[in-house]
Amino acid sequence: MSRDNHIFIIKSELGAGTRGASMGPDAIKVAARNDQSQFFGSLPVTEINDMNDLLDEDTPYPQAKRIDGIFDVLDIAAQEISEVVSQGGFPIVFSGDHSVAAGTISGLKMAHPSKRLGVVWIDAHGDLHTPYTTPSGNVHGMPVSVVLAEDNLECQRNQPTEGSKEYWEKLKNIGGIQPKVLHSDVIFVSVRDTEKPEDELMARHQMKNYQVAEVREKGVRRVYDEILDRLNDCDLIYVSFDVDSMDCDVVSHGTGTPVKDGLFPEETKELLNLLAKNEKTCCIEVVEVNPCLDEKTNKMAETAWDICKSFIKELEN
Ligand SMILES: [Mn+2]
Repeated sequence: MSRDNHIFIIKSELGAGTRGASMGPDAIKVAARNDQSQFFGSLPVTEINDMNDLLDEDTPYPQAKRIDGIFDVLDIAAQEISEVVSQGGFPIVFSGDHSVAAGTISGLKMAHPSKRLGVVWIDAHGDLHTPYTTPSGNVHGMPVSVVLAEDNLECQRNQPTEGSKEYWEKLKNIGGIQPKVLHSDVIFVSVRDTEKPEDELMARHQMKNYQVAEVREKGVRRVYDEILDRLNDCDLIYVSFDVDSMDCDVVSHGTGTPVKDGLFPEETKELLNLLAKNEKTCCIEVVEVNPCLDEKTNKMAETAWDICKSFIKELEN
């Protein structure tokens, strides 16, 4: 099935705790060009203005740092993505940090408000924090909660400022729809670095996480079949690929929060290829490449590009 692919570039790194994820999309472009690919010139491209200059100022929102700028970026991204999807487009999204994914998912839901949206979240992290639970205040640890409209007050350990709370409410309500996704419709893959409030939330809602050992034991194909089975009631599937889902000792440390013992690139590639082939899949996003942190020159971006090249081929079939 041929799709109307559309590239989005969203270089926001306002949600990350280390600097450099805004250079991730460009690092992937460099990898593509060194691979003699003209992919980035072959499709329509929408680039969303980032507000990364906010990083040069103090933030008045300690429990959700720079959430004001993040809201502005995600709100616009959601509108642009919604417009492309409404016209039948398939967004291939290259973003800075993972907070952007909440805007992408919002845009998909805005385009199809009556459809049930499933999420495959391939990541080392659960990204299930909220301003009420976060130890760091970094919003890239919160996008799944944003789209679930989840505060996790059961595990509250912070008292967010009124301003933080106000923007958190706005973030959850982008497009005037909340929640965008049900807890049962989020499937995690490779999540292995979580905090207690996230663990408790996952347990409370019996959210499934395919840990690396389970993926290796069952094989990618069977895990994929199970994921589809679990998302059987969903009309559409969004796929979020955080490169830190992969093993940092195997690939590189070119990502903001590298974690050992992750997926091998070949496993990730196989899973993304299968998901790209599925007709319910409506968007794939790639996040958290950080070339500033890469001890092997541009290895993380090259690995991400190799995986992208492969699933893009499936999308074009
Ligand atoms: Mn993430």
